[in-house]
Amino acid sequence: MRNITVGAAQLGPIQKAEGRQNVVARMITLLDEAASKGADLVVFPELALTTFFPRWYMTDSAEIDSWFEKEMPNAAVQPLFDAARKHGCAITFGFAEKTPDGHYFNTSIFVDKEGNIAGKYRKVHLPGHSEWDDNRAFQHLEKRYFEPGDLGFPVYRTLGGIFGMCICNDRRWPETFRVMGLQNVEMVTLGFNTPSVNSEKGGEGIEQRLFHHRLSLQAGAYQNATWVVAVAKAGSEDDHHLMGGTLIVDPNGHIVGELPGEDDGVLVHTCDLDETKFGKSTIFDFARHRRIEHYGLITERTGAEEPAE
Ligand code: CDT
Repeated sequence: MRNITVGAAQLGPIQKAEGRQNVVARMITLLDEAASKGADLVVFPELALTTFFPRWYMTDSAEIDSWFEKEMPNAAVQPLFDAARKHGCAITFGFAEKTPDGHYFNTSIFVDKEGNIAGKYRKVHLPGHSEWDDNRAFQHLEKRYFEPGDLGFPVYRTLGGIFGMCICNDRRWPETFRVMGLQNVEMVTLGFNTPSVNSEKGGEGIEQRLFHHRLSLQAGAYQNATWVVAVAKAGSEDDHHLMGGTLIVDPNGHIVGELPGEDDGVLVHTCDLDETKFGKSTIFDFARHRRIEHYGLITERTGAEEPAE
């Protein structure tokens, strides 16, 4: 057995006016609770330090920059790093990153038990649009504020296993999980901010959204024989509602725990990384069964095309 006790630390809503220091204090409260229950790793959501600001249309570069972290850790976040190291607990969380050379990413980092940044991921699949869109009930401007991630889907050895990250919309794409599966990933962690209704007017509602969320995560876990830990920012941010659905999926695709509600809270579960071995050595033994000579279109073609007449 290679047991990892994971705390999936859901954040309730963060209002636009709430400062990072306050949010970090909330995160430390969740970290303390998870650590008191034996957590080795605590997973926080996408853009954990602020409200989901891509819903707001902005043109002023100073205003836009105010939502981004220029260094990590910084003074506001250092208390979280200190608390995690004191507990001997690894953490992962998402934030908006502005690089020293002026690039903007939707990023997650993995901080190991010693407080070192052991992994970094920049969101590849950016949903939404880049300009104001009258046809939407609300705006989702990730394509305006972020560049597509430039790091691929790396995995990293830590906590005695192989870990990888993705962020929110990435979970809907099988390629995300497969690229990490091909690196023998044993646990994928991710955070999400998912509006409970679609921004396109007349779009789907919360039940359908939760269904697609679970479906994507369960399929990704099963088809790649990996644990998946998915953590929400939930509830109503300045009258914009985000669904909950913080959950943990085992390598057979079963949901082993789901946090009810839309407030701050922690779901703690012990995951045996050796449970990934059966799937990886049988039905999803990629080396024996994949037929890459038939998969060329996956990387040659982006959008779907009609077959030739
Ligand atoms: N944050 C994020 O990626 N949210 C998307 C919403 C898509 S609707 C434009 C998601 O896939 O959950």
